[in-house]
Amino acid sequence: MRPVPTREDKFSFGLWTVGWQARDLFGEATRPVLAGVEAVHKLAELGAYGITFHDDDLVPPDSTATQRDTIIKEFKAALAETGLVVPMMTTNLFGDPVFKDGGFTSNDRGVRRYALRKVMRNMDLAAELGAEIYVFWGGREGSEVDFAKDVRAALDRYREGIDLLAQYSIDKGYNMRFAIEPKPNEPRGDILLPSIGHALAFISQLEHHEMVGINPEVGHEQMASLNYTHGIAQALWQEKLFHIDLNGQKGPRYDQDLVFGYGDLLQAFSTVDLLENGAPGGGPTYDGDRHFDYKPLRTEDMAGVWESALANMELYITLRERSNEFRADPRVQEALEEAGVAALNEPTLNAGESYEQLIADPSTFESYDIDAARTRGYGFARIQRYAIEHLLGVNGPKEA
Ligand code: DIG
Ligand code: MN
Ligand code: MN
Repeated sequence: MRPVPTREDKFSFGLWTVGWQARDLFGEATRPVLAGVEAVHKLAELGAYGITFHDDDLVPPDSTATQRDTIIKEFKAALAETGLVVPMMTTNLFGDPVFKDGGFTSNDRGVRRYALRKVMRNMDLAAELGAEIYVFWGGREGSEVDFAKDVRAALDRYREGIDLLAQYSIDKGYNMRFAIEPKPNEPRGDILLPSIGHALAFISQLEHHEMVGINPEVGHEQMASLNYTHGIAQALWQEKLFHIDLNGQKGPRYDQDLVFGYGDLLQAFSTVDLLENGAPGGGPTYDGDRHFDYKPLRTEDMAGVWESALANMELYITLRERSNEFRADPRVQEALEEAGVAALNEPTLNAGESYEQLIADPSTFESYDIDAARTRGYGFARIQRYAIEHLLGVNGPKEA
């Protein structure tokens, strides 16, 4: 039976995704403008839970104050009518030519000050709409010429900007947490904070680091040949997975922003398995909105756009169901046990054991049976075989 998305699944979409007119580096738009109000009604109809957006997605930058007020009023009415929520908002600090050398880290100080004002203005709207996550994707924070960007100074300015905005949020009493979104390159030749690791390290240097986490995107890690599931597992381990951008990517190439799972499907399966069921040996799950940041194929008309929106949600539900079946399969539980997956949770040292006691224990080194350890099998191939069986919904041989 085809999966039917409901509010309880907590699926959300960026307005810039279903609203992408498909203008790209090599060609003009193939689709009409999609008004925010229409996107709200359509996504609600499909079973989505929320909609997210950049300031400029909803209100065209050259709008008058009156036009802006009208657009926001109509958008809020559509949200009220449908019950759709706004779990996250963000700022476009990458489209306008003013940001051609970045926003927070532009060499031009006036641009940096303008960027901060643009963010604060949209944070006010985010608070008004109840968004609890504010994303910072520094798409233009970077360089093409190493000698033209003092990265030390750029990180100082990035930190200065985030610290100021965090203080602004705290002082205004906004119930908002920040999520930094890493990406290795595109549109800049090299983007600052290129991976989950860089972003987590940067966050540790912030004044209000407790309110700053990450919004990792599948394709951005995979563009850098990194394992997305490992990355979000570390973010969960550090309690910093504040939001998530789900999509698909076929390995290291330009940012494809495909439908979720339409790339490395096996890794999409392990991602959903982690998000929904925690690490195999136990651990936290993700409780935020399941947010899709993807681009409907340029070949599609609006009917195709809604098909692709549905595709994201249907595949996520299917993978969640397959993960639940996988975890419940007694053969899988036995194979995980054999492979010592849960045993990894056992501390390496005995309770209260000191390194002196470790040194005094000959079984750890002097009389350690290293040959047995060298030759043993871990049984991971069996686990992978079962995972594929569940992923593809094929019934494995009726072996014990
Ligand atoms: C691109 O992956 C970025 C922008 O679309 C946006 O700023 C952010 C929000 O999820 N993702
Ligand atoms: Mn994204
Ligand atoms: Mn992307």
